[in-house]
Amino acid sequence: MQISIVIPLLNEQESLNELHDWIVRVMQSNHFLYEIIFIDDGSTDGSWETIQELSQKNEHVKGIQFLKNYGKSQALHAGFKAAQGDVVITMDADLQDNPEEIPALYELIANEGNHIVSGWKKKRYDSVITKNIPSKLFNWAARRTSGVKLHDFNCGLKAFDGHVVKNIDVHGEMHRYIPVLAKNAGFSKITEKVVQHQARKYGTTKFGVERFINGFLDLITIWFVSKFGRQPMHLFGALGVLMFIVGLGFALYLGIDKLFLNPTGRLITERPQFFIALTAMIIGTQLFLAGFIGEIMVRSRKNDTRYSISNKINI
Ligand SMILES: Nc1nc2c(ncn2[C@@H]2O[C@H](COP(=O)(O)OP(=O)(O)O)[C@@H](O)[C@H]2O)c(=O)[nH]1
Ligand SMILES: [Mg+2]
Repeated sequence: MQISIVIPLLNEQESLNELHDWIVRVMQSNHFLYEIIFIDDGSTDGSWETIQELSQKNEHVKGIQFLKNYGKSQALHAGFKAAQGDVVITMDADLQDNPEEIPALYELIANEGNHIVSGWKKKRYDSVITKNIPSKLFNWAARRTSGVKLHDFNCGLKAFDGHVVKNIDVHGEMHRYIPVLAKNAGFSKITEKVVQHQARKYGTTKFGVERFINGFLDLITIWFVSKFGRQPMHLFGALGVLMFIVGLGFALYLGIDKLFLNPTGRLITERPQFFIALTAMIIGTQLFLAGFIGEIMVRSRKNDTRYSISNKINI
């Protein structure tokens, strides 16, 4: 199997036939060995019925249906698990991504040894106010924080070396940061390619402006997890010990002062240093415990599956 095309979707019934036919045309004219994996994320518009029909017509079509809507990341994760191709290509189901790009993306992975090629919608056909401007800001922040130099993190059209998708865990809303997850997993050859983008033909967008807020929060999580996820004690333990030492210093000072230097002075509980000592020592202990509990959790983490599949075709 040369190419797995992974397509997560939510209520895109109107586009599916057209998308399928277009992909098949491209695959056949390039003589690729391929599979198309549709992941229906709890659609209510008959998308699954269409996927079933397509799989009856075309044996290369596979499908996964979730019982309810779990989000794009979970859908991609399920698709990645099922994919068998040497190269895995993700694309949106709404016909905004152009299947004609697939052969060039494939080349960049299979022949030039890249781990990831991320699409770059240089010319976008979306609303300027709700998409283009927030998206520029978002991408800038993502570049700065992650160190991955991509212009368009959120592009649905991406190509991956098959090993990459088997070795990353996409969950929450992390689908925007798959290249960052991959980089953290050691896949460093990440490049981008300008791709064609079309205006949405059917239906409406499923993501509003709230995606940028969630996106920034996820960015902080990713930065944090990649830095301290495996050794929370390095952050919390260090901060905790530091705080505790500060508190202990004040407590010692107060004790020595009261016992030996100035026994007739103010009551210890009337002095501000007392409260600093108290707070610092309590917070220090808390931080230390947070790090400790974090370490225990890291060590006992199981592979948890967050979605439940209700149907499969050919998988
Ligand atoms: N699996 C899954 N796919 C989704 C979800 N929301 C949107 N999608 C798909 O993600 C792709 C991009 O979504 P779209 O609404 O077009 O976003 P936009 O192009 O950025 O406006 C489309 O193929 C959608 O069907 C979801 O909750 N789950
Ligand atoms: Mg779209």
